[in-house]
Amino acid sequence: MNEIKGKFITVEGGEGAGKSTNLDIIKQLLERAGHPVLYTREPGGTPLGEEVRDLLLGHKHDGMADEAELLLMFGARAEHLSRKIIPALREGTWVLCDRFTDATYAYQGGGRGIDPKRIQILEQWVQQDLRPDLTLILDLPIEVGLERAGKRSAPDRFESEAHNFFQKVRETYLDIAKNNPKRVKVIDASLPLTQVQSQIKTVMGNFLAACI
Ligand code: T5A
Repeated sequence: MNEIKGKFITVEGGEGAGKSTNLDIIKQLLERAGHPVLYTREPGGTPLGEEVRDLLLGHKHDGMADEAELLLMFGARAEHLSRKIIPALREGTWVLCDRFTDATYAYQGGGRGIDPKRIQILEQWVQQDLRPDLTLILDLPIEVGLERAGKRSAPDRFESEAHNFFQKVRETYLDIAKNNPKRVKVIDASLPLTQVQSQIKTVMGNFLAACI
């Protein structure tokens, strides 16, 4: 995509992996390196996207069709890209996004079983050539993540899924990492927070050094 000056960084992982907890430190590392940072999230990030997030995560539409879920994710993403992400990247701001299209491959592709080729078509249509420059996947055993998330709040629509769903989500994330070793870095998120953050600092340090 033309005229992109900033870098696009995404953070992914299963439920309760520690994304929200660690986004702050990533933002600080980028800012200390002199880069203006826009922090945002998916689904969400815009007024329309946040309303779609409520529809997707709430229990009002339990049992919604898998295809409806997929299209709502990309509907919110199209708005997010057009109103927030692309304008920021064009002006040289670095965008740090809590989940993006890898989550669609993991949850709607892996978890729901939608053919990834369909997701690819939507990805190309909505994003054109825009892809993250760096993705951190916070990986941990499903039980640990769900227990952490459960301590924090009542389960949302996704967190209420069965173990097998999360197993497929995790496997898909690890496949994405295997197939995109340059872009995607896996962090062992099962470790104590200080050790998780030390892995994150190493990955960010290497990325920043490569950007000079
Ligand atoms: N989704 C999203 C799709 O299906 N398709 C898509 O395309 C997209 C974009 C979004 C949901 O939407 C789905 C996936 C998701 O189900 P979300 O809120 O973004 O929901 O995702 P969640 O995983 O639900 O986010 P959580 O807030 O539950 O998890 P986080 O942010 O990964 O975890 P965090 O930081 O809140 O930590 C959870 C708890 O663990 C503790 C924290 O203090 C906190 O209490 N913790 C640790 N404890 C011990 N050791 C550590 N190392 C710890 N790190 C954190």
